[in-house]
Amino acid sequence: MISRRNLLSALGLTTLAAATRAQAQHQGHTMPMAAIPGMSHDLPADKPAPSQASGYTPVRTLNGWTLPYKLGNGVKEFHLVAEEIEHEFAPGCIAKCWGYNGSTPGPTIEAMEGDRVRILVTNRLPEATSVHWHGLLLPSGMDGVTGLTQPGIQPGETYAYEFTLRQHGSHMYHPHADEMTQMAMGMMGLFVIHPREREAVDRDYALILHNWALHPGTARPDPSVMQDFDLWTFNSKTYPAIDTLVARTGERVRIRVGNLSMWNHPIHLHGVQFQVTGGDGGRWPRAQWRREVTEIVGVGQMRDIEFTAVAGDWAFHCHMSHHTMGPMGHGIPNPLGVDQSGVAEEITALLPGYMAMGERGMSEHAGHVAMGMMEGPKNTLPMISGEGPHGAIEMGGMFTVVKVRDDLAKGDYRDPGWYAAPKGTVAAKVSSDADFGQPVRRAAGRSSTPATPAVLDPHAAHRKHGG
Ligand SMILES: [Cu+2]
Repeated sequence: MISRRNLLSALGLTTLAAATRAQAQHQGHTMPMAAIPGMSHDLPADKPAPSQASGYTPVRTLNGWTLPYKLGNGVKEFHLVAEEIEHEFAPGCIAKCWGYNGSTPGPTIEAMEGDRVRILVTNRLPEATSVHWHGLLLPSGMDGVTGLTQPGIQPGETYAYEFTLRQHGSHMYHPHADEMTQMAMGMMGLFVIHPREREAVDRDYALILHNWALHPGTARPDPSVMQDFDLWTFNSKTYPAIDTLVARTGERVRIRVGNLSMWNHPIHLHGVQFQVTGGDGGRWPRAQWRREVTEIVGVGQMRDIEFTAVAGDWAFHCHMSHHTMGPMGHGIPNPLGVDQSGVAEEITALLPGYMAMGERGMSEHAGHVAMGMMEGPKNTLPMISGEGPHGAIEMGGMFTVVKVRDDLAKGDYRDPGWYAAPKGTVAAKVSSDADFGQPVRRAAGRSSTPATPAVLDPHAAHRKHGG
């Protein structure tokens, strides 16, 4: 007689064997095996469950995947491989990075509170490594700090970590050996632990914030950089290559955001007041939830935000404006407002193809790149890009779109295209004349508030009197 448990294990093992690493890597949009709660718990993830029942909505790692596991003797066994990989940040930019099991971030480890887990770590890097389970409550010897709690895992060696998950929440893993290099090269991943009692969440997204010093024209991140980074990423991707977050109107959506970069990031979502509901410390008691529209995710922290989805296309991004951009030259003279016409002619004589820009802002520059009038260094992304239904979006880096639609099927994560806004609900042009209307404006150079709103800009008055 085959018991249900044995059958499930057997099925799982067969599936595991069939799924090569390469396949798993490209399964970002299908439900990974480990995320099928039916394997160890008897609730399909796509059916609403009574509040007391176990089971969970599988986490969706943007552009990423969840690591399958083997179940044996009541232990969920995962296997991480630390290795060099070729990673595409967005089409046009590929670099030699370090990650786990073929990707950066590494695959998400997903389990349930109470689970016993064994995590094998094989080192295929040219130097020693270790894995620290960031935020997990475990025996000191399993904490993964090279030199302090264990010897470094030498190239070619495999270590086993084994512990029981005594908490739930959003967590991460990363090396605790030559951290500066290994994290700068992309070594990190998410470790999500679901509580035993099912949470009322319909869509559960997860991402890690990171920054990279991939200097223009190069193909290997520079670990020595401390502040002036070139790429700002959600799960090691830059806009417009970052997955869209999709939901049906009225669904409860959670986004788990972790930060293993070198900056704090104020993460901002348009269209709703979300609640900050937890993070590394699990899902907080309701009384601790905070209503926000921007939440700073500090270095080494995880923050969960939740909201009820409202129809539309909503920007979701870091609010540091340089973090929603691609590579740019820092430390160059400020060209804003500078008439460069004479200079441009002189430079063009010496440097054919030179194009003065920046006098009117950087949109112009992005336009030149988009039109193919300019070519940047090879393997280097444009500073800003992205096309929307109304023109250039002019973003890059840590930016993507939350797309909420009334007619999505449960569990459908496909990009639904652009939002068809109801008639009369879109900002529209009413004039093409810069002198349109009678706006109240301050006089030039005035630093105090006008005594009464009736004080008009004298220049505006001149213009009106035929000036
Ligand atoms: Cu930021």
